[in-house]
Amino acid sequence: MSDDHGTIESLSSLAHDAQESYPPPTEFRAQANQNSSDIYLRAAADPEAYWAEQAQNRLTWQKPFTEVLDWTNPPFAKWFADGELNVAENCLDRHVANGLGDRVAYHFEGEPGDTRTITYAELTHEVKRAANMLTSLGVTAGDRVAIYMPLIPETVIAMLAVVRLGAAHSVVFGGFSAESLRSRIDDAEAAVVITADGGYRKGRVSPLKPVVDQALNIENADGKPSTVKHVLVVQRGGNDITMESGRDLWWHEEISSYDGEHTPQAFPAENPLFILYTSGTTGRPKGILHTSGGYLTQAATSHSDIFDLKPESDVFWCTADVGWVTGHSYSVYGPLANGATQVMYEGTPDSPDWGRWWELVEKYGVTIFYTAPTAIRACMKVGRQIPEKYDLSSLRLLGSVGEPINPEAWRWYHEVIGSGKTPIVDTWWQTETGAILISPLPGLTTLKPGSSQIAQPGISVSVVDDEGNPVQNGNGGLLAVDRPWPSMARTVWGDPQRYIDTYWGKFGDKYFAGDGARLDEDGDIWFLGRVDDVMNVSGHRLSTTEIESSLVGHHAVAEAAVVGADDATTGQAVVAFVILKSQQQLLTEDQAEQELRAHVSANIGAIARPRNVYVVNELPKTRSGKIMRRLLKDAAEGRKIGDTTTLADTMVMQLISDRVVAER
Ligand code: 6R9
Repeated sequence: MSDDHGTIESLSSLAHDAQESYPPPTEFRAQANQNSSDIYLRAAADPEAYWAEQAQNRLTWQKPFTEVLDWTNPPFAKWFADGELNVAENCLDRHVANGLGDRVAYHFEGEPGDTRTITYAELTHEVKRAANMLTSLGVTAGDRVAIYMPLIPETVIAMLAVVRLGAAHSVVFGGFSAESLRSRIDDAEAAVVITADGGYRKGRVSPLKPVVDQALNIENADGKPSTVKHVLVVQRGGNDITMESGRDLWWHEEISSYDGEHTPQAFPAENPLFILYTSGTTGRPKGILHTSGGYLTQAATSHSDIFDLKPESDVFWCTADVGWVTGHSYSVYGPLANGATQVMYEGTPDSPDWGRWWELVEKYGVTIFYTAPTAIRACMKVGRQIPEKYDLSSLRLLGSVGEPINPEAWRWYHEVIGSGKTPIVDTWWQTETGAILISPLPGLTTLKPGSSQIAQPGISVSVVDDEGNPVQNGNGGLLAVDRPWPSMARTVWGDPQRYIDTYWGKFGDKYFAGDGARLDEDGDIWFLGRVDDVMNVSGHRLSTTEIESSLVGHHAVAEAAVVGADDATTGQAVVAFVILKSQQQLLTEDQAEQELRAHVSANIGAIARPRNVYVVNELPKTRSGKIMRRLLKDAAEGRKIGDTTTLADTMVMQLISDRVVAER
């Protein structure tokens, strides 16, 4: 299976092999939200009119917009700029006002088995109280609030309370380290951090508040204290924590003095909604900024069309943590704007055993299920006998996101989870795109396992060569987005030049996504993986440079090179090659490996922990001193080493690959 990933060669053969196709089942098509291909033509004829219609029909505007797209200062787009809305009102109050207050917004299931059912009326009430609480702590429009939480209802309540006030949240995944958290707090200059004492993960409590304390105590290079005035702490794990008086407050104590009256104020469509940090090609994570009206329009549209949502009868479950963009757009904003009923599950799929997800599908009658290929492969590995113990017949549609889904995993997902009948939408998008841009529409598209296939209505993409010229069908190249779209990133927080350079520098007038892609003979799109130094581990983006900097930051390490190597379960795995400082040669290689894996984990977060750390004497470098990671990737993947002629010392690679083979 590992051959199915990453390289242009392996993927093109995969595209040729894909003879099989799955037309939409007749019954599905008949009831689908989108079942006429006219939608593509209509949207392509006038994309701005199409998006304006979506914005008007799907959202409630306190002040209607008259302008659709302002592209006078590319690449800084403005959508619906003179319109005003409140995002939280769109996700909550208006559903209650429409008589849907009793509809379940979330069926919450904690990892230890505790449950809560939260209706739209209850969620609205709690968000209003939380908004009042935040106001009393001084949070106002334009501020930033960091959220470092497990996946529990208060996380969503906190997000919506922040945006209800016109402030922006920055959710930091609860698996990130104190240092990563601090650098994100500093970059966004967050005034408040919302956290929990701890959350449940794999059968035990994983502490969060102690990490916040550590983060806020870090002595910065510039010696400045953090911008944080208050830390609000939700009680969840029951673990021992310390509270700093004046700064730290228990959520449940504070909120008890606030009632549920709160009028949602209107904010301009371009008001910042959230910042979400993502790995780039350099060490420093980028704060991707999304704004309100355009983002919500496209999150809602894509959620309704691609997942064929019937809000009155469907139970939607996106398994992503809200620390990632998928959790933002498809566990919070899209579904809530559409009035959907969802499942929210705090823990991991294997707690207490690998039946947990399927038990929840059965228990809540989940109809639409959205997850990542890495999870599907992990389930494949434990075997079909586990999901087969459960009644999964409520499922009518499946989705995939995060990395290319290899056809083998697609077929297993379709057969074992979808009982051979549910369509699968393979959705391509990024933190920067805000919403899904490329995916089948389940009532219209004849599916090809392994391909994301086609741009959404109102979106125009192309596969281009290095100069930006579109390639013909049957060829590979780079994925570009041709025209601005409503949920596109507006900038990199605090660094507009980086936004220009990273995404618009390459082609000028087109958005450069950083993904390789191939058009098959029918013009369907097959993704080939990243073309930059970004790895994709279990669907999460990690930067090789960031991990290298972390390794070199360890006192024993002189030099480090990191590559993403194919991995049968996680898609890619982090593999590090390090040269130890000479006085450190006393460490055994095993000790060094263990210590460095733990170091990266503590430094960045457990998701960045290398699968392997190889201690080597030299790294392969060109004569100009550039490390040739391509060759290290060959070694890490057990392939024949590629062209070494540009290396300063051609023997180096032989020694390294012997070293890797010895350990296999
Ligand atoms: C939503 C999300 C974005 C990168 C993206 C690409 C990869 C995501 C994919 C996919 C192939 C799919 N990616 N979905 N590759 N097929 N269906 O994952 O956002 O964390 O920013 O990652 O993930 O390489 O560029 P993000």
